[in-house]
Amino acid sequence: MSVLRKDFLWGGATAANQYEGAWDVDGKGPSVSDMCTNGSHTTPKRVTPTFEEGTLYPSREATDFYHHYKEDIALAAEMGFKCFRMSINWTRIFPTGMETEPNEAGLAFYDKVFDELNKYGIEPLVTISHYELPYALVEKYNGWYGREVIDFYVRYCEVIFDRYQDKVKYWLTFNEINCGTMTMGAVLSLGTIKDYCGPVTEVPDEKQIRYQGLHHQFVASAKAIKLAHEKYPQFQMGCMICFATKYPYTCNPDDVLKCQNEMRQFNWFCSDVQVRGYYPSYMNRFFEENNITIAKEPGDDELLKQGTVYFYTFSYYMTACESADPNADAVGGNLVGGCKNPYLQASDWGWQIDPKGLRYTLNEIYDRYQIPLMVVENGLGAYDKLEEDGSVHDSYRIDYLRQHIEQMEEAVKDGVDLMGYTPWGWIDVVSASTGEMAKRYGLVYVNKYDDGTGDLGRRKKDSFYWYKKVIESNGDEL
Ligand code: BGP
Repeated sequence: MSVLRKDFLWGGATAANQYEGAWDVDGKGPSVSDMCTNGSHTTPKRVTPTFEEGTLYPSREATDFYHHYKEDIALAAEMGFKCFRMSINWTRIFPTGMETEPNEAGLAFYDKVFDELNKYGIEPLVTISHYELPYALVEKYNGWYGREVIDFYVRYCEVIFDRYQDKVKYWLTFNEINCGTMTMGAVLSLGTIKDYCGPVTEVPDEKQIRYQGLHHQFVASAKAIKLAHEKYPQFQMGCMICFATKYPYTCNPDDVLKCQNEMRQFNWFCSDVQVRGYYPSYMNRFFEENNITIAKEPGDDELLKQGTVYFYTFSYYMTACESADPNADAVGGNLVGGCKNPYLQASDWGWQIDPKGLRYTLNEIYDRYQIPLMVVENGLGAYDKLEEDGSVHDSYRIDYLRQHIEQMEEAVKDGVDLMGYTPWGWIDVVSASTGEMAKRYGLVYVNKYDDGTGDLGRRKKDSFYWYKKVIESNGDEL
């Protein structure tokens, strides 16, 4: 007997900037992601304010959901998806972010997508902003650093809420909002890179600017949630956190304290604001020690209280350790690394694989907030081999997913209220951190390669057939 809810939201996750392509079609404007070049595990991708002839910008075509949505949704339906996580590309609706009237062709595209999902009884889960800030807002306001961007975001929400009120119930205000606590977040999520040109790994660490930008995102998120609450009571509004669990490397109290601090700064801070409705007191010391002053307007604190989320979602890929010893062995990870855990293996990109860490993490989050949780990203980025007969034997991916689902079920037995599971990049998409195609997560393979070639054909991997059974049995047959 399945331990999961009967209405468990099984599905898969994507984001427009990595999946949709058609970057300048039907009136769409450029987003920050459209200005990023490709890269690799060893060579960072770059952001360029102007188009460089002969350079590849992988988001621009991506894996072309725009022209394949019917085929892709049919594949999702064949696996039995109950839920389809996607994002709306802000610049398809407001090409510069600043228009007063939305772009009808952009709105019409998502009508078609939602209708197609509805045809199969699949519930959309929509991320309102997933690394798709209009580039024009970077040029004019230094991205989210400009308080003006709050109003542009709210206008965008008003339009999509009104238009899709009968088609979409589950919304996430920002993807991995805590990305803004990291230097890399200046590119991906805050767009505080006015005039910057260069590798995403060398963006200056401007904490004052980033934390001010984050404050604006908190206010924008709260305003959107308040609006939903007042006008669309049927909506379920959630936050989305990149959760990179840390363990103390040893029981040395210095390691333990360092770990606690990292957990707060990266994993807890943003959701403490979005779930509880106020800044946690531990941030005061951090702000003081880093000379950060958050400019708030009257009413901001009130808004944060009024605009708290109804459910908590997160991405989970890896864990790392924290050590007070500066010579400890470093390891990479999703946005943040840490030091190596001798008990864990890592993926080809150095992300440490830790299924039991997911059980631990779900319990920690649920203990803290006591609201429904959903794992909206998880998966293994790996090199896949497409066989001549069109098959892909990805037993390593099946193992990864199976072990994580097992631990998710353990967490449910522990008492966690879990709504659903949408593994990342259920169909191959461009990698967010490196801009590669070679780093694949999909259960469906897409013929698209790092040099930009490929006919975009879709092929079912072994994991496709496996996941179909998992869904059919509500997680019993793993
Ligand atoms: C998360 C993002 C996704 C996705 C995923 C995998 O941070 O929300 O957009 O890309 O990570 O990361 P990557 O593509 O870098 O392997």
